[in-house]
Amino acid sequence: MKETVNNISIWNGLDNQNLSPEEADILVLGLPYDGAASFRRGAAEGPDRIRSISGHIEPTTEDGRLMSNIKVLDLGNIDPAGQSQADYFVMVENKAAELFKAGFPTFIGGDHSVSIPLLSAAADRWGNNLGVIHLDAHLDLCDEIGGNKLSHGSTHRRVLEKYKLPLGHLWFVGIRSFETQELQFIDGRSANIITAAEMNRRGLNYTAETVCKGLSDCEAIYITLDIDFLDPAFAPGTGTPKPGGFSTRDLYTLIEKFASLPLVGIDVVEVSPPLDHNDITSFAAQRAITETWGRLFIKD
Ligand SMILES: [Mn+2]
Repeated sequence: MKETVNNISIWNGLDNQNLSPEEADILVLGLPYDGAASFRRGAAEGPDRIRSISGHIEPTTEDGRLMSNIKVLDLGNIDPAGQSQADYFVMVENKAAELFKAGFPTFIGGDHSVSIPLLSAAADRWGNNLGVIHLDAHLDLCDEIGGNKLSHGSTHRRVLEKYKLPLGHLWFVGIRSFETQELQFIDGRSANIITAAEMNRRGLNYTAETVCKGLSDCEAIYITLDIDFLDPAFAPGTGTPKPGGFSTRDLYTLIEKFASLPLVGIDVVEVSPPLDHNDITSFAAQRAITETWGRLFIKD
């Protein structure tokens, strides 16, 4: 029998460095890149901060399911130091493509631009069968911000352009901020946008059911969670906070509902520890990650 050396300092013993990527259920990869943030940085410190608190949290779901049997392999970070953003994204896309083949990847950003190579790898693999749930205060459909076409506000614009994904396969959930160039882009197109105000009016059940129904033709669903989906009261540590958002309770309820979908991967981005208070935001992100794992891999 293979000796197991679990790393108890992260993911509270779930991480097993003896596993091959193919043997693992879940593959964690940190992307400490925040060079494309338009306002305040610090998201590069997100992956390590979230890991550092994860050692203190029992591997159980919020409804009391033990997660000890989940096989997690944390692959550390891909370091962007000394590389252009474009070169870094090529490395990230190649690695993401490997991980989508091996198991359920869990990517930790980084600013939201890192989802460009992640979604590119997913779109390359699943093509028109891919659906995306974008939980965010912003659409991230800008052509550019400050001249950068790989901005954290351009994520979906680039992926839509490059892969010709149908816009209808993207669901924008929790939106409460629109740039002029985004309004111009969606004008005349039918984008699936559920604003924060509509969610508040119609409720979480309506939101989840609408998204699940809308994605019922997609065989592979990817969730990209920008932590600014949450209200700044629940996630103060992020570069572009937007009031009028959601509670952590709302988020975990949505995760529970989305876990019934054929999920193929998730990213959690825009956690900025230097802007945080008492790690509120990192704790919120850590819980979102482990709750997703529990919902997907520990069935009743
Ligand atoms: Mn975003």
